[in-house]
Amino acid sequence: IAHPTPEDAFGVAANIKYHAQFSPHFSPVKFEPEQAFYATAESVRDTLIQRWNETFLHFHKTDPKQTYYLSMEYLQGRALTNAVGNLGLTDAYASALSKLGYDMENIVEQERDAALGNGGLGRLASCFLDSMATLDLPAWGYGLRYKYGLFMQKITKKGQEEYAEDWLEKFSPWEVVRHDIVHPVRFFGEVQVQADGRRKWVGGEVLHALAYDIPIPGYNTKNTISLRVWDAKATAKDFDLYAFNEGKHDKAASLHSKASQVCSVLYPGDESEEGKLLRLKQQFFLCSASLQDIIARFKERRPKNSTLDWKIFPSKVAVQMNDTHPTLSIPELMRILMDVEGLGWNQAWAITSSTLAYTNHTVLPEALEKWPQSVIAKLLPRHMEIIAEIDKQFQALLHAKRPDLERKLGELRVIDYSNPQKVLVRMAHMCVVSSHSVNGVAELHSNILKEELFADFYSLWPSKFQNKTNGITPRRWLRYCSPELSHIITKWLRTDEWVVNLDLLTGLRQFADDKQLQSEWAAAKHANKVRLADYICEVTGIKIDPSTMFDTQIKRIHEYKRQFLNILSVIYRYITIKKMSPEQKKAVVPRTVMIGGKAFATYAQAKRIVKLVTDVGALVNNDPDVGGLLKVVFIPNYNVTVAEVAIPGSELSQHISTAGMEASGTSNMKFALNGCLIIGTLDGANVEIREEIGEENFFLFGARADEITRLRKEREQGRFVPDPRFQETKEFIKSGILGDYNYEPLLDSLEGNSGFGRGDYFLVGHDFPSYLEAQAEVDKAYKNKATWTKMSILSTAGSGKFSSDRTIQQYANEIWHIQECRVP
Ligand code: DL6
Repeated sequence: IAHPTPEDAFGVAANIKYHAQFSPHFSPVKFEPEQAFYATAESVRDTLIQRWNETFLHFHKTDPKQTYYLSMEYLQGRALTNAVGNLGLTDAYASALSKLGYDMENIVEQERDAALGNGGLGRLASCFLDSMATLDLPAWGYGLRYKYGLFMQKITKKGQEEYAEDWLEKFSPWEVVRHDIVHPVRFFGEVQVQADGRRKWVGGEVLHALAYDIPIPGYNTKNTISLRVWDAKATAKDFDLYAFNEGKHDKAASLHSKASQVCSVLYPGDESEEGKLLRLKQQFFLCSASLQDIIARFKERRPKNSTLDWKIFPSKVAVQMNDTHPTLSIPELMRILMDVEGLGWNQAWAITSSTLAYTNHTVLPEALEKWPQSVIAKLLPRHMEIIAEIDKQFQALLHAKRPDLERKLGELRVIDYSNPQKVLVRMAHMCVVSSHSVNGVAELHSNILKEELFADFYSLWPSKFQNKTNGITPRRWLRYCSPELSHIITKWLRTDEWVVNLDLLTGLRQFADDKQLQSEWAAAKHANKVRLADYICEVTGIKIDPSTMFDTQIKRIHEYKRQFLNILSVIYRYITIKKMSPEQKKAVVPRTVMIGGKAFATYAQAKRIVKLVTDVGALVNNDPDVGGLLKVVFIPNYNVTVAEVAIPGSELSQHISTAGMEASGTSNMKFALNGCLIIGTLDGANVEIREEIGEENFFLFGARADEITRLRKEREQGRFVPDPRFQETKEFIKSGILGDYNYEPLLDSLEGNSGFGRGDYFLVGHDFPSYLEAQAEVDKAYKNKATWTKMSILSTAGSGKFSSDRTIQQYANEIWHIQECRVP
């Protein structure tokens, strides 16, 4: 096959036509944008497959140590722009498509988002894959092939409604099914003791994990790595033909139906016992299939006819557990090594603990997974035995090495026996005890792990604990989502090397006062604002004015992220404008406030916040008194594709979580990189962003993490004196002016019992006045266009540290100990 060169638009056009004809998925006469997209993607895939095969062969021959990234979530978004960009074929494809009568932008829009994740954690995993490929690292991602990814959000009069998002409705042109890669995964059953004393897990139900590979092309390199996602299958042997012929159709295919449930939905509700079992099944399915695959590769690469030397396993394999969701990798690797490969506990433990590493992404108690022992014992009886042994050995270790900690044993153990009716397995503790490395995702967060959440473990194993501040890929999050700004950066830096060496952006600092750069910069930002305004009009029908300040908060809706604080301040702004004379109004900086994000389907309080934003929008946007000084828009169905328009088009972004609660945040990095100023608290990676871009370019407010406990106590004891502006704003909502929706439970969370403890747990009331003051600073700065543009340039210039290339290089050097392995 001849592969297209950048000059070869004719070749590309021919290749697209070839696929339209010979990879037919539609009726032959049709060649509309949708068909053109699939043919284009398949044409790109030809090039990817060639590079992919070369990469695989090169890794196979050189046999380096490899990293395997295990994650229950990947938020990949669309792939076409990224793929042609990383291949250096953007121009070739754009001109080939135009020869065929199409516009690249229109074709790109035909693609469905692959949304196999919820938010930051999943998108981080996808950025990491891009960096691993770009840095030529021998690495793989492993995940699940959910049929329905993150739900589609519709905003109606009732608020948020959720619908299944069928990203595979037609098919994904990027995935390649590997019919030869299938691993059995058992559930339930029992443990038998063999004649030699070894334990064996038998019976139960056995499903099959079938591999689908998605290519991940590096930028400016041939290296193309894999995201391998597993689908669950039952076989023809599992189909009971006799039962079927007797008319018992459901019974005949019961295992097939169970198989189809495993990968049907990302994050199935786990309130019920059935829901818990399914979620645990998903987690185990990922762990077991991936480990079997990793071990098969390890064996395949050992010299033929030599005995397997398991001792070298950790020098060939590094497994990173993305949060606690893949924790079952620990007992599963132990089981395989002991029960299948015949190793003793000590050797299996040494191998397991030097292979596995754990990243923590949250300190929120409700997000730290704890599974009922009874559920694990039912689904995975052998694994529960192994977990009990890990717990026992940990107790013995404390007894021998740290008797001072024994009094805290109940809190530290892997198994929590405090409630005999509900014995729980603490997944995070199992990860800390069993991994050779534990890391947080921003300096502040890693310090909280060391000083609070895992303080005793830290005192036991100080060298285990590390920090790896998150990062984002500069390819998707600047080069491709904002080509206008990228061209200006390349022009002024006289190189496009910044795309792979983001620290070079500091070179912009010397030009921050340059009038020419400022005018080009402002023009590019304006073009991005126009694009965003068009998008908003298309999806909501609301017309927003690109000459107003575009102020955006997009992220999952959560009380700790405090979209509520944002909308309360918007209400206060509205109240203030309403009281102004025409003369006073002239001094107001016109703002468009955009809020977007999905609320978890069962999170009632978050859904109320969504409803509040839309109700405030309906009131404000239609009030002639406001006259364009304020608009409020809820951006529906926030996803990666929406972010690619909203981030470049924003001028102010809000990262306003209660300090100490946001582990890192990554959209803060994306906004800063795109020259968008931040209003924020000293939380997560905000702290480091502010250090890098300069405190004078960051609008800071709110309590610090180390004040939070004291402030909460003060609230509980009734010692909090609310700001009158806060009271007035709450009264406004209570007045009923927003309609007949019941906002009482939301308002209650500011006063009484929020469900998290007594009184405004997220300290909205405490931070409200300092937030208003910071907002006033924002308005002041925006009035001076030159100052604002300079701050915007300095924001981009200071964002070099937040490249996921830096993060991944640190993981590679300091946790995985792997080297680059570039395809020649
Ligand atoms: O590390 C990625 C991302 C952080 O940027 C966010 O601050 C954090 O909230 C998120 N954590 C989770 C935790 N989920 N669970 N379990 O999504 O991780």
